[in-house]
Amino acid sequence: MKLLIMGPPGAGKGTQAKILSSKFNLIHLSTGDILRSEISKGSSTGIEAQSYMNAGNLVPDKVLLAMMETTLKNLNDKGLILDGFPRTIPQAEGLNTILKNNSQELDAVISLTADENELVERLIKRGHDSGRSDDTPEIIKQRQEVYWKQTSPLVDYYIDKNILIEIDGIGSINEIKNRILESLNSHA
Ligand code: B4P
Repeated sequence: MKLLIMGPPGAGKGTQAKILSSKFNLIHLSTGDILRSEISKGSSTGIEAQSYMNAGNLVPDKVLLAMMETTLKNLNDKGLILDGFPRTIPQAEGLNTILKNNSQELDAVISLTADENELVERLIKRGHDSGRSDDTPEIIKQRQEVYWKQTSPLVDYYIDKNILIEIDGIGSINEIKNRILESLNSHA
């Protein structure tokens, strides 16, 4: 099974992706986590990504596509949950090509929806707990704007492909997990 989880910053992508990966034995690929690990290693990808991430902007498509092409090639036949990639239409087209070349495709795209004010509160709380440098009010606002401008067009893109599942991301983590599992069941 190959799943993608998307949603505005703080919608619970990472949280739900972890739960789904252990439930279905999927490899969890979070591009945010991969990029943060490249930054802490000081790799050339990390150095290039850091200024974009600190400003709340997307890292350029060519960097993400090169990074994900290598990663996905090595995981060809494995079950996956993609968390935070693709985030633009060119990334989605690139992902399509990578998967098609390996005779694979996405089975479903889970789009988490949530009220922006609740999301800002969640992320500010995470910033306090984890010290993530992009979880400050100004940067969160920028990340939300970037989401609406560059990432939200993917909703229609995947509706057209008939694989989009929209899930209300407000509620307890357990409630949202159950909504996702029910929708995946009826989608299958
Ligand atoms: P990400 O790491 O993906 O950051 P995010 O959008 O905030 O998602 P995250 O998974 O962390 O949040 P979640 O909703 O799980 O990306 C960071 C940056 O990397 C981007 O801004 C960009 O610069 C770069 N990047 C990554 N991928 C890229 C790409 N493809 N192209 C270009 N650039 C890219 O969790 C948020 C908080 O809410 C958590 O603390 C969680 O505990 C809490 N929470 C979750 N569910 C909850 C619930 N139901 N109730 C209450 N709290 C909840």
